[in-house]
Amino acid sequence: EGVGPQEYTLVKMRVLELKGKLAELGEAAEGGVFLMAATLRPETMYGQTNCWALPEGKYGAYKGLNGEVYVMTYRSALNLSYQERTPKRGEPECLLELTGQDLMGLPLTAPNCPHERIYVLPLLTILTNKGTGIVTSVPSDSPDDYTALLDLKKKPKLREKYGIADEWVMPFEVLPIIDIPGFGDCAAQVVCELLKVQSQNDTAKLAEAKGMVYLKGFTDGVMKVGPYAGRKVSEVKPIIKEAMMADGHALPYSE
Ligand code: A2H
Repeated sequence: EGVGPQEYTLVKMRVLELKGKLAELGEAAEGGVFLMAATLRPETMYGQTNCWALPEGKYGAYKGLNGEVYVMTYRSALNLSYQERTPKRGEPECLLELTGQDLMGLPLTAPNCPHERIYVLPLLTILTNKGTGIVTSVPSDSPDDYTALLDLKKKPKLREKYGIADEWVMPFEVLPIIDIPGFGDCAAQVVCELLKVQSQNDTAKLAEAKGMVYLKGFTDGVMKVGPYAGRKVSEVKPIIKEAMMADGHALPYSE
């Protein structure tokens, strides 16, 4: 952990159908319900294949701005309320308590995501004392995301345990979005295969894989898709982030 505050982008992923427990929101959901994913790499949304939540995690549906509803942890909703992004400073208003399991399989649309509809899937390594507890999934550029998606594809028992339907997982392939010299355009996959990462719980190898791709992706990576294809990640990241915020698809958040 660094000494200064960590600045995240909260990507608003809209719930397309209020299934299961979320249906209890009723009229409160009329302004739109959003899973608020915390990312350090907003420019990677072009490679989004799903969204992650922790099945055992505690979440809530909180009142946001403009009648919107934000799904995140209590801790992050409290932080956000002090950053003038909710109606009442210091008092997050919880409309519905949720577990991560209640979120599994919800269909979502996400900004800049090439798929019209993606799904919430389980990531067992999510920490609830960091970010919002909701995470974007970009298996091309994040070894954690690549390995967790592969776990779900390979293990029918794992899908069964969390009630995950095949069609929420199987059609979603790694999308090449950033070219990293030396690693190619599916860097996380290449490095996980090279190091023979076994599963999302293979902590030591995943740490090594992340060390190899994260910094290089940001400093040497070149975008392959979107309006800034051909330009360096480090140059266009702030531009893409600002555009998402200007369009109402993302919020700044720090902790
Ligand atoms: B990043 P830091 Cl493509 N628990 O987004 C576990 N991981 C979490 C989390 C939580 N509560 N909240 C956020 N994260 C992930 C994209 C990405 C990310 C790419 C490449 C690198 C990368 C796609 N997932 O992060 O410990 C999120 O994954 C590099 C570290 O606060 C978030 O950004 O520094 C990152 O970890 C935040 O990690």
